[in-house]
Amino acid sequence: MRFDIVTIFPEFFGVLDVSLLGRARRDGVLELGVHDLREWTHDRHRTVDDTPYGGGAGMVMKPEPWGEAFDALLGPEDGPPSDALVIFTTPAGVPFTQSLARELATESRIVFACGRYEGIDARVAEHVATRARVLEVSLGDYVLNGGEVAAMAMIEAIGRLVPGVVGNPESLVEESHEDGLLEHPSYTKPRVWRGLEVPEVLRGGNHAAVDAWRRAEALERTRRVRPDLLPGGDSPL
Ligand code: 6GU
Repeated sequence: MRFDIVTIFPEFFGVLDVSLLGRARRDGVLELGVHDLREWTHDRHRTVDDTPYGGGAGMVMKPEPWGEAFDALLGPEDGPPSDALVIFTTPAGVPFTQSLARELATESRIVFACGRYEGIDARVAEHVATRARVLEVSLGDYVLNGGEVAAMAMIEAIGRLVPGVVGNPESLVEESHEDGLLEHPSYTKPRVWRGLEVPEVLRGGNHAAVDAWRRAEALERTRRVRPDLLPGGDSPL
């Protein structure tokens, strides 16, 4: 699977050299291309933003550099459609969830367009949609200064679901959100630490009892912290 990222802060993405995704890249399971939007500007100040039509605070990202970036990454505007999926990161997008991550992990190529300021001129997504599939995606209901951190979180969540990235695929199915519940608590040695003991049932070797305990803990935790995840559940706030 290949990710391309267009951003005015390419240095943000250095963290993708380390840890699990870094190894997957060295193994050739994941490919990553990070592109500086300013490479597609032509003025002395490498300008990427301008004031909004209609007035208001903040700046809007100009369409021209984005147009050239997509010509370079997807092929010329009058060429054949691209098989890449293009994701515009924006707090006004559809929410990013584990189930969306699972769907996106089946793509062969995703291009992330990281917006800054008050967003990208709306014609850019409209134009890209004539030759590629486009999604506008939000990391959650809060505001970041730009889409870089959001894109990074999405790449990590998607990338680890790509076969061959996580060593033991079994570890993927037992996590929070994979079965619609929060995960049960976990413990390791020593049996007693600072006066706190590991629950007895986990030490008995009765696998059915362990499974039942974990399921009950997961349900209890979900009901307490995230009742909105349960059928008919209300928000905790
Ligand atoms: Cl994708 N971008 C920005 N700027 N803020 C966000 C977001 C994205 N998702 C949540 N907040």
